[in-house]
Amino acid sequence: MLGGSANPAATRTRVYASKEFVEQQRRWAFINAQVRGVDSVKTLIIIPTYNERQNIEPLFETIFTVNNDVHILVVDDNSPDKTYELVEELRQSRYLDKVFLIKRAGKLGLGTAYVAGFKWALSHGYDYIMEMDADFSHDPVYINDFLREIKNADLVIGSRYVSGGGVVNWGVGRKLISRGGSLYSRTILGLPLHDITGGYKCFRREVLESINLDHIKSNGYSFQVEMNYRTYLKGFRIKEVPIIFEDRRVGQSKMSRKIFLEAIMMVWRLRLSKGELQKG
Ligand SMILES: Nc1nc2c(ncn2[C@@H]2O[C@H](COP(=O)(O)OP(=O)(O)O)[C@@H](O)[C@H]2O)c(=O)[nH]1
Ligand SMILES: [Mg+2]
Repeated sequence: MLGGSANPAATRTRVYASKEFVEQQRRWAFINAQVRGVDSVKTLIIIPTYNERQNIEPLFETIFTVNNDVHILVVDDNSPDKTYELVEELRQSRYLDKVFLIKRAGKLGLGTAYVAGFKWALSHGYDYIMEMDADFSHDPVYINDFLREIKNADLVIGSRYVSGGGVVNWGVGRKLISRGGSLYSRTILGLPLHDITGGYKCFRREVLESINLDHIKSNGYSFQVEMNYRTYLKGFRIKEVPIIFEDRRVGQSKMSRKIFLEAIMMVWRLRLSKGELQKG
């Protein structure tokens, strides 16, 4: 039945969808997009999780209290505590268009979790792409500082080692590893940054588009170093904003000796591949 009366909505559409009407709609959409300008900028916060069930609900609540416009993508590695189940439950009950989930088969590491998240962000049209840990070490209160600074930078790094930044509740050993790690990579790579290993940051999509994400070498802690180095070598503007980093209150750290050793070796590998990294 052609344009049948059985479906009044279809009939209505057919009647009003004249050529002039469609043209006018197009013009309005165009003007709207122009007027919205920067407000239509889309921000995604990527949160990798492994056994973060206790943190995830209060974390979502805090993030959306600080900024209700951002979206969140959780990349969960099949957490034994079923973090992904709670994420999906919250998504369906409260955050349908704001929270998204990628669930991977097993613990594949932080670096590949972020790469999966970056690819998803690029293919879904996000302009600003943030990284954040799930354990409240990265206080959501800073989100708006990142979003303010990214307007005049290509990568904004939350820094514990600039004036106004700091670390709370970490033992001497962990502090030494972190601070030493930054100094070590800064010296070997010639990076003019104070906090090179931190994972609270915000990228402009152009940075991620310019890096061949399939060529990232690191998966553990050196992932952050590698991303900073690649961004720097490509001549992008990097800015550090102070953050106070507090050790997790619940759940367990996934830092291990193996991850630490990988980072030490990786800095040299990165330095030796400088030419290659500049290109891709
Ligand atoms: N998807 C995924 N997330 C991970 C993995 N390892 C750690 N994470 C998450 O990455 C963030 C940082 O890890 P965390 O254990 O807090 O490291 P620490 O703060 O350096 O001790 C947290 O949100 C973890 O749940 C992993 O292999 N896969
Ligand atoms: Mg942590």
